[in-house]
Amino acid sequence: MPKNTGRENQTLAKRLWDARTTAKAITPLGKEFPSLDAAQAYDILWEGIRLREDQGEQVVAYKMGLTSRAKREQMNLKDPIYGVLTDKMEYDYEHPFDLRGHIHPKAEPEIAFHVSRSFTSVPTPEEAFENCDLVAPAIEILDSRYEGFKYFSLPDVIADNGSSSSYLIGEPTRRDLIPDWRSLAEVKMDFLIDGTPTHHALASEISGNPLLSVVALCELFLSQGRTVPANVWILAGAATPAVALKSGMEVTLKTTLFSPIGFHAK
Ligand code: 0L1
Ligand code: MG
Repeated sequence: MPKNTGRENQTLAKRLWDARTTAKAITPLGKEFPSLDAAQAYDILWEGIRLREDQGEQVVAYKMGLTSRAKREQMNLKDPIYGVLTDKMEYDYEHPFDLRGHIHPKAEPEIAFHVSRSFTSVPTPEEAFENCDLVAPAIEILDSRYEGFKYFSLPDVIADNGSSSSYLIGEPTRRDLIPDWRSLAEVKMDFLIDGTPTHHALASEISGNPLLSVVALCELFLSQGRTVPANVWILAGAATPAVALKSGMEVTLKTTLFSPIGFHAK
């Protein structure tokens, strides 16, 4: 396949779109196209976002993925990546989460930052903290569009928008009530399944400090000639391995900084 032509990238984005909307897993793109690299994969990701925008969806958040050692080991992948999240992907956790229409959904505990001023250069951690006005607990629901999803390559995951499916953002805390960005690393995160603590981690598992995921997103964006705009959420990445969802499961994230959040899967 000729590399990086817009037409091919649109075709591959549509293949991932169809896999998602029909809940039918596909062969990882990299198996068919071994030359697929991260640059082309990000182009495919953005083609997929254009398809969503054509349907009226709006980009309202970004995610950093593979930011913890636990996640990288779980997936056998080595570098952090970003994904793009729309308003339609935000899940209203007042209602049960319907597993129908998903392929192999998993949930993972995260922390999210709300950006109040755009980032036009790579910020220091202090500047990143200043540019965010809210910090919140979050849960990401992943649903890779690939068969045998443990064995895909990094470009495959990037093209598939970091396996993103849905996300929940809990009640935020004002950033100016958090005295020092460094203290975010000490937040304790408990991920409970059916009320049983299943994974526990300090938020330092997320990029050393979840705020550093914001800096990493800015670096990735600026290296691609993009800027992170104001009025978006950034999900910083998971603190623990993801948990496979089953019908009837009660998923809760408890932390030492925020009110608990969670959902019931049906
Ligand atoms: O959010 C993430 O850490 C991306 C993980 C991609 C792999 C997966 O599907 O679990
Ligand atoms: Mg995640």
